[in-house]
Amino acid sequence: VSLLGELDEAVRDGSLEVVYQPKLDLKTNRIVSTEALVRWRHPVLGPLGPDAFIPLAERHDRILPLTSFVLRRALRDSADWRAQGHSVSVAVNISSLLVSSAEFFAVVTEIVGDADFVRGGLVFEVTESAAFTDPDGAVRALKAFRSMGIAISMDDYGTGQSTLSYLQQLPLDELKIDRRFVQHAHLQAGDAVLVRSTIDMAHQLGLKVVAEGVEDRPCLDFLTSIGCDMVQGYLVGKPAASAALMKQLKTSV
Ligand code: G
Ligand code: G
Ligand code: NA
Ligand code: MN
Repeated sequence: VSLLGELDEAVRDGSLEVVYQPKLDLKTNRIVSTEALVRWRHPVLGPLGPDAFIPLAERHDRILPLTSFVLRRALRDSADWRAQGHSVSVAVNISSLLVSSAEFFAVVTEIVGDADFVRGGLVFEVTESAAFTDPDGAVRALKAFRSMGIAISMDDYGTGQSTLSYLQQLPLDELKIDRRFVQHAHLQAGDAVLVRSTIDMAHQLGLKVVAEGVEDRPCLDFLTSIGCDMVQGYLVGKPAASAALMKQLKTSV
């Protein structure tokens, strides 16, 4: 059996896992959102991260069923958190191949009708390459998603191309600064300049800013001091199963 065949089976029988990494709001010191990250516990190869199978799924036209699975699971898990009194949104990574696809749009339309969906409770994390492949289609699709009550986040900011023009064109709510700029921002003047000016620019465009890859307290303190809105990283929490995240939500009052 090929890895692709096994992946098909894993998507069908739901044996892929979805783990969640918290985003902490620096003003309220509360977890306000989480990012859904897919994992595959392969029977022979062991635990596989997305890098080991997302590109495969993208190449062989399996990214739509995989993303549909992650979306449904993420909405169900976040409905559980809500039922326990935690109003925390969930972010799902959307491949650039899907953003302006009609099939994906149909899936999203269906999901938005589900009982587990609430406006403001779902975020799509997209990358600049979505706009790169089909700029007009991406703008149209993202506008439609927003009108359904889905927030749009620009992921891995700073690592792509032509970032400034896309920031103006795309309908966005949030910008995530890539961890390579964040991790040493409190130690390196060069990174500090980039992070600080990105936050200022994003705020002037009306966007919230998430700094990714925050691993220590001095980094978090620096980001707080320059007006960053949210942080994500090992300091706040590693990606964890829904039940473990729920525990963290209960204790992090
Ligand atoms: O946490 P981690 O190393 O596993 O994530 C690696 C990358 O995989 C991240 O860039 C993340 O955006 C991506 N990723 C995780 N889950 C999904 C998913 O469900 N769909 C897509 N397209 N990418 C994902
Ligand atoms: O979507 P994105 O490409 O940003 O995926 C996030 C990736 O970063 C995942 O692989 C996740 O496991 C990883 N990650 C999350 N927090 C941290 C962190 O604090 N430090 C490091 N080194 N990696 C992190
Ligand atoms: Na992401
Ligand atoms: Mn990212």
